[in-house]
Amino acid sequence: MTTVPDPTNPFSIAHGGGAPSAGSYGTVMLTALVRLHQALQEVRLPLEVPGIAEQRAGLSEMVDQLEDYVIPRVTTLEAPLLAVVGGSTGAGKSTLVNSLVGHKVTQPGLLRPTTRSPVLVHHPDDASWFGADRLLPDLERVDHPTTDPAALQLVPAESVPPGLAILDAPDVDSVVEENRELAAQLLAAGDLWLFVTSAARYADQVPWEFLRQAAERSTSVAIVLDRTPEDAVQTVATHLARMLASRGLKDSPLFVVHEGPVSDQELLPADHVSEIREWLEALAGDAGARQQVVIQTLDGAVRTLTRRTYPVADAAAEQVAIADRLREDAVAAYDEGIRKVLAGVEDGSLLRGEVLARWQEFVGTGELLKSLESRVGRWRDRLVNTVKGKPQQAERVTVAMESGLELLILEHAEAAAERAEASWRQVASGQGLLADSGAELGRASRELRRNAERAVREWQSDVLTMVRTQGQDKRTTARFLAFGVNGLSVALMIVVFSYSYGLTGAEVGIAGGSAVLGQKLLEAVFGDQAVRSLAERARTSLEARVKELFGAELARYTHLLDGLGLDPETPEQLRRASRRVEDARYAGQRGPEQ
Ligand SMILES: Nc1nc2c(ncn2[C@@H]2O[C@H](COP(=O)(O)OP(=O)(O)O)[C@@H](O)[C@H]2O)c(=O)[nH]1
Ligand SMILES: [Mg+2]
Repeated sequence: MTTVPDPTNPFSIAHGGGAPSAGSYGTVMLTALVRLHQALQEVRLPLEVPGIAEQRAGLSEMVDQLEDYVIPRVTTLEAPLLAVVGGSTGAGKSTLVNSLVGHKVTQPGLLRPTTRSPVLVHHPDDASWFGADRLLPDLERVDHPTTDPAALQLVPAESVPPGLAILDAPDVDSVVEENRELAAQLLAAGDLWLFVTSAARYADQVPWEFLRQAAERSTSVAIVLDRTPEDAVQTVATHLARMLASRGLKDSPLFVVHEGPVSDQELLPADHVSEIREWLEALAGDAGARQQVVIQTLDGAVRTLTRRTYPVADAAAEQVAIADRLREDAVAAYDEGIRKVLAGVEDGSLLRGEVLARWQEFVGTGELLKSLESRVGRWRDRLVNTVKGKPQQAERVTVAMESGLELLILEHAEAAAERAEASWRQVASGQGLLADSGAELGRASRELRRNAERAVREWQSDVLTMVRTQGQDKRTTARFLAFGVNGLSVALMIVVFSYSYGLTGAEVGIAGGSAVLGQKLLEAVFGDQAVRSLAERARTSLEARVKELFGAELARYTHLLDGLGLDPETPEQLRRASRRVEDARYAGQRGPEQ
């Protein structure tokens, strides 16, 4: 049983809105397709999310098909029709190609797997169409058989009718992945599939997956039932025809090639392939029918590409959203770190241990404090005199503060790194980034200690400058000089360390009392108003330095995200590019503009 294909109407047209028309495939379409290609090429899907491997593979398939087939095809609609012979292992593809051409142009083989570059046979007059600047541009053109699967062997043959070329593709179900991928790539570049199966193979799953896609994409397909013993033809052909019909391929011609003796030249008897040969020749000779086949496949490919662009846009949008979330998580972890450092600075907890001891050594307590509490004004000079002239003690307070502050910073930077890492570990995308970074992001950076030391010193020098500048006021000069810039700076830092209660004077514990003492000292020299403003500025300056330190720590995370090259505009660009192609399709289907 064979459907008798009519070469003037090789496939009846179905699918997807209006009838595909060559009118859609002019310069407007070409521009739209080039834009779509560019938009797809710019898509980055670096973050691991469920299903992303398929998305990436799909995306690269789409880009490839635009480069390999769609764009070159639209550029030269008049180029010869390319029939790609595909199908399962050992179905008889190469033998069929040789038999159609009439001599051996491609190597059939019993041994599997075979890795040979694909062979494209064309009429000598058509050679110019198959140069590397057109179809399948990434395959290097060669004129001899090679084992390089990245090469395409071109074979001119007089027996191939002008206007038609035949490509012998690798097995779609090859055990070698590279061969399978190449087979898929070549089929995606064909105007017509000559899909070869055999009595032994026709129920296999892999070829049917290809045929399912062909039906979905309206690819022009002719089926060849090859290597079929005489007595099985009836049963197998009937069954196969039913399978084709139920899978949307009832309009595809079905040819039967009987199992026959192969000659020394590895050719089948000529009459075994005469039906296919005549059909192909008729197709080649009829420009209208040829174009119909081309347009059907091309339009199906374009329609499928526009449709598949939307899920790519969604995937790209998801990538942007995930990157944003990862960024927010890392920022939140470090913001919390900054908050905790500042709270630790201001809540008086630094005024313990070494700092407190050194400070008390510097200013003394007890008597002095009591005096201050009663009559500040009268004791000012005495106070100043008491603490005057102990510069090395002021220096010791400074050193103690330095290490206290550094410790506080290191502790919270460690905790922030841990929190940021833990939040990223919760999702596969974050895990992937952490692994790729090759750094220990769950710990504070190696440079932090040094950076923190420098930041604290710089802050202390800021404070010194503030105090010195304030001291230039004439009214304060005498007292200022008496007390010394170092001592006053230390006092100001003490005030900052007790900021959240020091200025209110609400609590007077030992530490609080010491803080109050620092404040009274400063007030004695500069006056209340000036002290309030100095303390505020010193605190702000410390905050800025802590933020900068933590910002550098956080940057280890955000750099990873910045490096992904995700663009929030991508999804919309894709959707726009897809719509533009759809518009070009529909515009052409309405017929030529009046
Ligand atoms: N006897 C016989 N052998 C065939 C026929 N078609 C293919 N073969 C043999 O089957 C093996 C595989 O054929 P080949 O054309 O390489 O299949 P391909 O893998 O689909 O390209 C080769 O050894 C061929 O000689 C046929 O119709 N009759
Ligand atoms: Mg073969």
